[in-house]
Amino acid sequence: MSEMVSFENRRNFLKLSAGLGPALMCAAPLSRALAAGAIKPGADAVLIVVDVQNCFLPTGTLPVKKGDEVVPVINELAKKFQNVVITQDWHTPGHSSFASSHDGKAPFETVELDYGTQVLWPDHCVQGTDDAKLAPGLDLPHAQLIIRKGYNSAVDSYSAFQEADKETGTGLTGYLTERGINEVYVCGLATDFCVAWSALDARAKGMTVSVIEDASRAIDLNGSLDAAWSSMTDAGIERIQSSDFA
Ligand code: VGL
Ligand code: ZN
Repeated sequence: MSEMVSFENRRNFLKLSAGLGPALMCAAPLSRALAAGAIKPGADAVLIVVDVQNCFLPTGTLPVKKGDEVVPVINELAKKFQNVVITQDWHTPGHSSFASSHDGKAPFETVELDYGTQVLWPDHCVQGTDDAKLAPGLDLPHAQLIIRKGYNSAVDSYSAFQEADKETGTGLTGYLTERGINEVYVCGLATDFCVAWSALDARAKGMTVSVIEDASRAIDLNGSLDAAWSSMTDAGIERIQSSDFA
């Protein structure tokens, strides 16, 4: 709650200071926030579209409530970006994040794995299945990279940047760095898992990061959505809307 209040105060401060003219527009995060309603992503910005796949739609194996609603929002948003990267959750059959791989365990319970506590999920997004395909209607012809993750049987990977062991990279940091991209906008499914973990890792790599709230939907398991927003706000990640773009 206190994070929310201070974030609100900061936004109000930014709105107030917007009237004070360009003298204040020196620090990069400040000028970005001042541009509310007029964000124009340039060559150093990327839209990362996280896991908008059949498995996470209301008819999928790990349904995210109203997950289908992000599709038209993302299609419009993506037209404003030169650079678009898509991620795909891409598990082996019998993956260690599946409850069915652990005797006596049910989906949404947890288990201790080598790298820490793992939430157990229904079988989902198995490599090569229709369930793992990108959502029908997702229209991102100019996307330049599809990064698949969660393909190591013993390790989950919510994040587009690194696996849950906090050690194994996916290669995305190298890709973005090599292309001179350091401004990251994250959206998709689910806000409180793969979107949040991707945003936090991008921030930890020193990138400027925003999460587009109305282009994302959450699972919200035991307060996970509030917890995710608190962590993201604390880390300096901006919570924005698709209407913040020009
Ligand atoms: C996700 C749970 C398990 C996600 C992926 O895309 O947020 N959540 N695998
Ligand atoms: Zn998964």
